[in-house]
Amino acid sequence: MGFNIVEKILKEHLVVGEIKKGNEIGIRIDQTLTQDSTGTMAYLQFEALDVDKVKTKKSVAYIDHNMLQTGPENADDHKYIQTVAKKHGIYFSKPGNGICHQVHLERFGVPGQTLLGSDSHTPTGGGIGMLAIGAGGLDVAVAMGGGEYYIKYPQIVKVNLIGKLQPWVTAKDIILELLRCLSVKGGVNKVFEYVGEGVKTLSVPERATITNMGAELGATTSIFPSDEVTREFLKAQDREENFVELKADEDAQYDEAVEINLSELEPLIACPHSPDNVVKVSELKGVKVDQVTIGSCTNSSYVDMMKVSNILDGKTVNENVSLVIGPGSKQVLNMIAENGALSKMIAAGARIIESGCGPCIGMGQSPANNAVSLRTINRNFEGRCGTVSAGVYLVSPETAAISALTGYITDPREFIEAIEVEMPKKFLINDNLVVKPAENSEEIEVVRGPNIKPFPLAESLKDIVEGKILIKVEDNITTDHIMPSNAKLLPFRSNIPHLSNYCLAPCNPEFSKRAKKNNGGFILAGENYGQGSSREHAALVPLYLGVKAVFAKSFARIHMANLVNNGIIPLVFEDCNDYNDIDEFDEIVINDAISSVENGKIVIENKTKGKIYSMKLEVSQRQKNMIIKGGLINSIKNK
Ligand code: MIC
Ligand code: SF4
Repeated sequence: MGFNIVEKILKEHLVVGEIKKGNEIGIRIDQTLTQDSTGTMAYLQFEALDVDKVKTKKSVAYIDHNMLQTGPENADDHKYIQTVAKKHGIYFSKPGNGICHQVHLERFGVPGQTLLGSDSHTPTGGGIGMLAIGAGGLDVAVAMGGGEYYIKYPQIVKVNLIGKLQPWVTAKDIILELLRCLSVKGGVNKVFEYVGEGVKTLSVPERATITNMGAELGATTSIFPSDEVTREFLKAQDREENFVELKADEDAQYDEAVEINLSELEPLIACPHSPDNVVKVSELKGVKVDQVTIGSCTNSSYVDMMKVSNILDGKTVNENVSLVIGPGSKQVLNMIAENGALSKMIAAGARIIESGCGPCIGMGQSPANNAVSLRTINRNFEGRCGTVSAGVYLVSPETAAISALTGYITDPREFIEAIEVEMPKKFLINDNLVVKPAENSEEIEVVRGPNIKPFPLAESLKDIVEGKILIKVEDNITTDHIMPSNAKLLPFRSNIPHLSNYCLAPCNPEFSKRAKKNNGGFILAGENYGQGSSREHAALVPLYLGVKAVFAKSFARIHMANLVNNGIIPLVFEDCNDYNDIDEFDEIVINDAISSVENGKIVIENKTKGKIYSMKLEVSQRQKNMIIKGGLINSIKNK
């Protein structure tokens, strides 16, 4: 029996465990990436591991999220990351060089290798044939130190692309279609492998748009083959030597299969406030638009920007629309500056911002109250743009640019004939914003700003765990709810005490006070708790507030791992109806916690209601031990 691409890479990187569905396996990590908003914490944790030099083939630290610099905090963190990187063998991508995923694809990604990143959109690397996975900062720190990364051996889904995209229909519409069909929970513990005749019609950046937003399916990752299109891309990036061919064997098997006929797709749009709330653009025709932002790690490649520039050429942005454009990397910005495309955008009235995450994570450009904001980003969770009352819609750059001109949501097919932009035969190569690690690390002093506060460490598990239900929340709570990020809070990513005042505030502003008053307690949640961002702060902050366990109908993958890594017990209801029975402030007790964690079956007692509920602990033996010892750092230290 032949193998698919995912199996081939996993087999080659297997270090611990046995290849069997549902088993936990440990894999070797070839490359890591961090960005600044999760990076400060990841490097503090890396330092706590006492490893001199990273053990990976390549590790890169990017600065792309916290770039507003409204006070000294961001710049202080940048200095910390730059110096800690230089000392420990990590490449440093300076602010201005671009968004981590875009730059990594251009300059560092290698087909067939594994990449672990402290950002949920790390699967962007799947566009170039990497097995690229998003994780919490601590897991990335351990991988930098040479430790294996653990995943549940995934279900592998074959996505068969047939046909060819019609004019004005884009890669973004392919992934929106998958989200429409499968939902934000549809990919949990799955890897999506793209096959079929449609694959060769998509460029590497288009493939990366798709694998990037595979994160919104909750998938472990997504991957494309590495073929002649990949070779051409690497050649144009002057790194053809990194090319290796990767394809599934003829008789490869998959656990599930989905088929998308590209020829039948239409321009799609995800409505507020979830990326799977997808309809056809034509159904929303005529909705008035206030803001359009084009950029982010999903859609900010050279070709995306060239298409937008061609659409805007000689025209003027509608008087009621604010159009914001952020090219994804210095390479892209420099190329469109040289060829005049940038000038056309400026002439049309676009507001050009520096290459970084910017509006995608609410770092500036928050829209007006009740505004309609059309964005090419990947997430439209409520309030993420910085304006709670605004409605964010997710679209392709083409739909975005055309709607910016008309002032209404517009199906791009109504526009003039389609615009073709060729992939460049040669990209502009200039890595002068990438700082190399030091040869002699003893000479490097790590600079720490006053905003860096120690991070909390869990304690080993007690035999009786008790407390109140501090909050009851519904399904699909995101890590943006648990630990909000915006221009005011993002500068404090290395200051857990400060962040703790805002934990779960979008659900209930009283949560933090309640937790502090009651000396911690429990969180009660619905399905898919912790979807979205990989931010470990969504576990570190509850840990700081004394949260001991989360009771949920189900968890998102990265957040569940982050909870365990920080000694918080993620428990799933045997019978989801029990959720309805429990209320805020109910007194809960877990007796015999240690032995219950060991055997994975836990009974919780609701003293207020006089009832008991059966819970499951759906984690590996390694993770059970970790919970008992008080998290990953404690269990490594114990070793
Ligand atoms: C995001 O898109 O939500 C972020 C900001 O990139 C996060 C990381 C973070 O919270 O810092 C992610 O996707 O993991
Ligand atoms: Fe940055 Fe947005 Fe991409 Fe996250 S999703 S890495 S905030 S551009």
